[in-house]
Amino acid sequence: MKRLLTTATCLAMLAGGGTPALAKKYRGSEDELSARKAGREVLKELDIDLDADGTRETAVVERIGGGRLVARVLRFEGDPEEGRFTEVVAGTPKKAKRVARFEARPMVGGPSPELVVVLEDPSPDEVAVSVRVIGATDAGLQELFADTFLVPPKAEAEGPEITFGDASPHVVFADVRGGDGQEEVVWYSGPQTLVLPGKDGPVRFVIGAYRSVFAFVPEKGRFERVAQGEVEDFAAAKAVSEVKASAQVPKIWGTSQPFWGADGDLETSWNVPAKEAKGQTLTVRLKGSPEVRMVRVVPGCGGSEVDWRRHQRISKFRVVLGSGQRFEVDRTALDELPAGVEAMGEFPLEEGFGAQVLIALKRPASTPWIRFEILGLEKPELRKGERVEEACLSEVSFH
Ligand SMILES: [Ca+2]
Ligand SMILES: [Ca+2]
Repeated sequence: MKRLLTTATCLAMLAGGGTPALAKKYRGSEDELSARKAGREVLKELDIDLDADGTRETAVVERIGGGRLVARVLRFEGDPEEGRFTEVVAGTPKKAKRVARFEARPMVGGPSPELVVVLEDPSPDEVAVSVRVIGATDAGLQELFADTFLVPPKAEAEGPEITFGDASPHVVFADVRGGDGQEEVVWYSGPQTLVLPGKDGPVRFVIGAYRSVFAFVPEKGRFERVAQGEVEDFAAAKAVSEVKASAQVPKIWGTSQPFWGADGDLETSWNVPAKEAKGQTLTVRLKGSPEVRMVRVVPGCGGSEVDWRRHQRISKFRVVLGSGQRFEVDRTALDELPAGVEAMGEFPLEEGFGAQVLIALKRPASTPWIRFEILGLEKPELRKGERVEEACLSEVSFH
């Protein structure tokens, strides 16, 4: 298991143009050599030019006393025979049992990559995940990030769960800020879930994940937290390319447009005359042919409580997908799950009034278009003197 470093071979050749016969093997600093008897050992090694000076450094993870692991960057100095490895920088040591990741990654956009180390310390109660990033700054190689995150034991699954993405506690290195190609350290801490009534009880949907984001601040030469507990939406609405309607009121630009029924804005809606609403359709063409797993319908004027009350709401509708799937939803009988629907529920809008219907398909549909058809209306709650004879669809979206 224990592997002696081969770096010295390369470095010796670079430094003196010698042959492998002259190779020196890194066996640890003098301190380490004496400490080895106490159980210190090299677990990982990587030769990489971390400071863009044209010479590769030797990055290692070593086990030191107290069950701790430490990432270090060493430089071979002196001639191949007499020279020795000296420490350039060391990460913060941490009690850990294994090295989960150890790699060079171009994270912050400099001329050289950063060294990324992820250590794990599992225990019966939790797993401690320690992340270290070492890289070049104006002041030389430094530890740019050091933090430890806790993974709680996995909870017992409560019924079926359908996931739109990986919300399990884990670390990711990715550009999630600014789209500038610079990577952040992203810690996913757990799922954002939606529970809908299914045929045999509640079905949990993992529609997002909570995460903390740490971004590199060049002036400070380190990563700093820029977000905590923000949600990454795994079930974002699919992009719409075109919306057509069989009717609308009134047919004047700027008052009610078909695409307002699928523009992601509750304040806008597709309106049709209430008297002839039944059978009218809104056809939404999606960009490409994305996989659709969930349909959300806001079956009224969701812009305000007054608008919701005064307009006719859609009580029954049909959804036809270009993939061939189709189903009807009767909002007065939501517990009757249509064929092809896994789970379905109705909730108030985030603002507290109105309604939104969430419908999860049994199997994802890859579809270029979806048609929404009005089958029935719910009477408005008009007060004296009020007269609005329009039916409204604030939003239909596909996830
Ligand atoms: Ca270097
Ligand atoms: Ca809208």
